[in-house]
Formats: sequence, structure tokens, C-alpha cells
Amino acid sequence: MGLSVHGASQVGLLAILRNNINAIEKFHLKASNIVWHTASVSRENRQQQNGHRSAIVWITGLSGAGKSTLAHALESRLHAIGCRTYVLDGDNVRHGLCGDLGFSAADRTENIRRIGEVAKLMMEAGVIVLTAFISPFRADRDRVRAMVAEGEFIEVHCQCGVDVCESRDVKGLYQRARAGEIKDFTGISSPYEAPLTPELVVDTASQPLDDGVEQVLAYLRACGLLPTDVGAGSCHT
Ligand code: ADX
Repeated sequence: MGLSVHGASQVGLLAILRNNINAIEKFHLKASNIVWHTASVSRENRQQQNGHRSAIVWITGLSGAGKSTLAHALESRLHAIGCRTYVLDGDNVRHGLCGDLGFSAADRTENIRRIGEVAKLMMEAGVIVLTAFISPFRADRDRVRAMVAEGEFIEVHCQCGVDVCESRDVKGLYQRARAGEIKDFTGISSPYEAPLTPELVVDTASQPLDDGVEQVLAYLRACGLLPTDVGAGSCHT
């Protein structure tokens, strides 16, 4: 019979341990004899040329919460004022870069790790990166936050309860998840860990889209990220 610690069986604990070891192994470099090559054009050079600083605006929330809608609306506004931007979107990225991943906890962790690395590269290239991923696990989001400097990872929680997302059911996925046709569906049969201290909480359940866009833009402006703010200090909240 399995030992029980805080309600978890020995078998359960071993599984957790194994998952953690797998995750740790994944984050270790497999290649040896590699040396970092410093670019001759620096991020600072790129930011000067672009006329604004770069950052990662990490939008998280349930499926149907309005993450992509917010990201694309924001991108339009930023593009219109001359910012270099790019939206990394869950559904799109899963057609290519993350096409080999499903929705198990381990696959979601790997999904977010890859997106984090891509977002960081794009930020180094001077782009304001807007990501729209459920990114349900706090530890995965925090790992990306830890990859960049303070103030460069701006976490935006699209706050919209599962009841509202389910009533929208834009893609018909909630209905299929309830019917048991989709397993590990976030909010139904897989957890969503809301951020504890995000930079911003946008009410995407009842607030008009424009208000959410203005809210994020105001934050970016306050951080000195928009073109008119070149040279302003960074936002350390
Ligand atoms: S994440 O959890 O790894 O961050 P991601 O944002 O890439 O997820 O993809 C979520 C999108 O995949 C959803 O908007 C939905 O359209 C689709 N999807 C398909 N199966 C699932 C599932 N089991 N759970 C959540 N979303 C799913």
C-alpha cells in the first residue's frame, strides 16, 4: 500500500517528482562547447532606431476570455503610433513552432517555455511582443518573467470567469469539453491559476474592449514604453 503524505499517495508523489525532474532536465543545456556571441548591433541601438523601448506584454486568461482580441486591438493601436509590434497567439503558434504539443500539463509547460524564449528574442530585436496564451500555470509564467529584467514582463490578466467564457463559447470547445470530447480543457477539467500580482487586470467579462485597450496603453505610457516616451525610465512595479 502506498505511503500517504498530506493526502497524496506515494505513487502520486513519485509522479510529481518525476514530472519535476523531467522539467528540470528540459531546462538544462544539452549542447556543450557553445559560446555566446555578442551582437554588434545592440538592443539599445535597435530601440533608438525604433524610437521606443521593447517589452513583453504577457496576456493570460481562459479560452474565450478575449486574450487574442485584446492583443490584436492593442497591436493595431501601437502600430498606428509607429511601434514595432508582434502578436504571438496560442492557436497560431500551435500550428507550427508548438505543433508537436498537446494540452497535458507537461506540454503546456513546454509550450510556454518555447513562447517565452521566442518572445525574449523578439524583445531583444526591439519589438513590443504581445502574447496571447492561456498559460494556465503560475510557475510557467513566472519562469518567463524570471528570464527578463524587471519591468520587461508585463503580465495582463484577462479576467473573465469560466461561466462567461462558456456562455460565449466562440469555438464551441466548452460544449465539447463538457460532453467529454476534449480532455484536459482549461477551466473544465484542467486548472487555471490566475496571477496573484499581475501588472494589470483587465475586466474582459463586462468592460468594453476599448476600455481594456486604453488601460494597457496607459500602463505602457506610464512605463515609458511608447514612442513619445523614449528615454523615460522603466516601470518597476
Ligand atoms: S496553453 O494552455 O498551452 O497556454 P494555448 O494558449 O497555447 O494553451 O492554446 C489554447 C487554445 O487551444 C484555446 O484557445 C483553444 O482554442 C484550444 N484548445 C484546444 N484544446 C484545448 C484544451 N484542452 N484546453 C484549452 N484550450 C484548448
